[in-house]
Amino acid sequence: MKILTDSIEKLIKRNPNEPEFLQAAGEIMESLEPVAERHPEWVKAGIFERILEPERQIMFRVPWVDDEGKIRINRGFRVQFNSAIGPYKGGLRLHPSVNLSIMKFLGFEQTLKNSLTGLPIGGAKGGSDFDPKGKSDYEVMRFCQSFITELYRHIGEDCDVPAGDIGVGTREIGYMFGQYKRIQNTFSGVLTGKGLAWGGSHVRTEATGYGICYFAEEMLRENNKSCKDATVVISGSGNVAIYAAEKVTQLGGRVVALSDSNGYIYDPDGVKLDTVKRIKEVERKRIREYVNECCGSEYTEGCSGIWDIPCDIALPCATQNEIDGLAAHKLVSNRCYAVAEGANMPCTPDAIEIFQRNGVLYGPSKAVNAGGVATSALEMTQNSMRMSWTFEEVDARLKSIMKNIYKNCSRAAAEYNMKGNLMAGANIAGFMKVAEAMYAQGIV
Ligand code: NDP
Ligand code: 2IT
Repeated sequence: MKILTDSIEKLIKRNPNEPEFLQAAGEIMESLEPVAERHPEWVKAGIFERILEPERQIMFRVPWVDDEGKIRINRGFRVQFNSAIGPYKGGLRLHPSVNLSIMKFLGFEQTLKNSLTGLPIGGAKGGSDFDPKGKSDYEVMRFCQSFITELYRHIGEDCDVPAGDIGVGTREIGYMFGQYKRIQNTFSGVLTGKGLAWGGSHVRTEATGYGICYFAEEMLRENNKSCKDATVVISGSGNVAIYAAEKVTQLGGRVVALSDSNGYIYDPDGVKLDTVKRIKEVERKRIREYVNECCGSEYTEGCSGIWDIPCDIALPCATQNEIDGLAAHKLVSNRCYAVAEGANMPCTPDAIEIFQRNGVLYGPSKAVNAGGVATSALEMTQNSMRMSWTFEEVDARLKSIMKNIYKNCSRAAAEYNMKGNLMAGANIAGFMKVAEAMYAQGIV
C-alpha cells in the first residue's frame, strides 16, 4: 500500500461535494508519494494531511442594491489556505460558478504556486458568485464596497493580500481598495493589482501573460523549439489571454485564435491585438465583435471547438477543465507539440495523460502562470519600501523568476526519477519549502 493512500481516502470522505478540490488535491498527492517515502518525519508530523486542510475558511453575505433599487444577495468567500511561508496571498474571482470547491482548489494550488515563486507568500483564494457581466459601473462598485465591508476585518498587508482573478481587474481592485482605506483610515498595500497612480506596480497587468511565455520559452528551448514562427491558439480574451498573446507576438509567434465564454474567433493572418484590447478592455464587449472589424476572420459560437484549430502551441487561458480528453486527442492529431497552462487547472487529468503519453510538452498551471502572483509579491515589496521600480526592472525580475521556476520544476522531476514530468516537478518543488516551514513551526 502506498504511504499516502490513507490521507487520500480521508480527503475524499471529508469533501464529498467538492469535485474541483478533489481533482487538484488528488493530482498533487499522487505526485508527492515519492516525497513521503523519503521523508518519514513529515509523514509522522502529519504534514501531508495538515496541508490538505485550509487554515481558515470565511463565508459571508454580500448584500447590495442594483440600479432598479432591487436588493441582491451574493455569497462571499475567502479561503486562507496556508501561511507557513508568508502572509496569505491569492486572487479574488467574481463569476456565477464560484463555490467552496472552486475556492479550495484554487487556494491549494495557490499555496504551491506561491512557494514556487521563491518569494515569501502563503496561499489563499476568494471571491463571490456575483456576475459582473451586464452590470453598470455603479452596481459593480456597490457590490465591491459591500464585499470589502465584511472582508476588511480578515485581510491586511502582513496578514492576507488579495488581488485579481476572473472578473476582477483594476476597476474592481480600485473600488475595493477605496473602501478598505475608508474603513481603516490607512493607505497600505492590502491589495495588489492597484493602478500605477495609487501604489500599483509596473508589469502587474502584463505579468501573468508575459510570464507564461517566459516559462514556455524555457520549456521549448530545452527541446530545441521556440515561439518564433509558431502558430498559437489561446483560449479566453481576458487579462491573461491578451498579454500572453502580446508576448507571443513579440517573440515572433502568430496567435490565430482567442475566445470568450460564448465562442471563438479565428484569424489566420494573426489576431490584431489593438482591436482585441479596445473591444475587451475599453468597451467590455464580446469577442465576436472582432469579426465586424477584421476581414478574413471568422467567429464560431461555442468555445470547445477552438482546440480543433491546428496549432503548434496551445495556451488555455480561460478557466478550469476547458481541455478534456477529446480536445487533447484533437490537439495531438493536429501535431500540437506544446501546451502551457495559463488558466488554473485548464486540462482535465485525462487530457494531461494524453499529452504526456504522446510526447507533447506540458507545462502545469501552478508553474506556468506564477508570474502574476510573483509580480504581486514584487508590488508588495515596493509598497513596503514606499518606492516603485521601472517597467524594465520589474520585467527583468519576472523573467528571472520564471526561468528559476522552470529550472526548479525540471530539477525536482529529475531528482525523483521522473525526468521531463513538469507536473510532478512543480508539485514536488512547490511542496518542499511549505513542508519544511510547517515542520519547523510545530503542530499548528
Ligand atoms: P478575465 O476575467 O480577465 O478573463 C477570463 C476569460 O476567460 C474571459 O475571456 C472569459 O470569457 C473566459 N471565461 C471565464 N470563465 C469561463 C468559462 N466558464 N467558460 C469559458 N470561458 C470562460 O480573467 P483572467 O484572464 O484574469 O483569468 C483567466 C484564467 O487565468 C483563470 O483561470 C485565472 O484563475 C487564471 N489566472 C489569472 C491570473 C491573473 O493575474 N489575473 C494569474 C494566474 C492565473 P467571458 O468574458 O465570456 O466570461
Ligand atoms: O491565480 C493566480 O495566481 C492569481 N489570480 C493571481 C493572484 C495574485 O495574488 O496576484
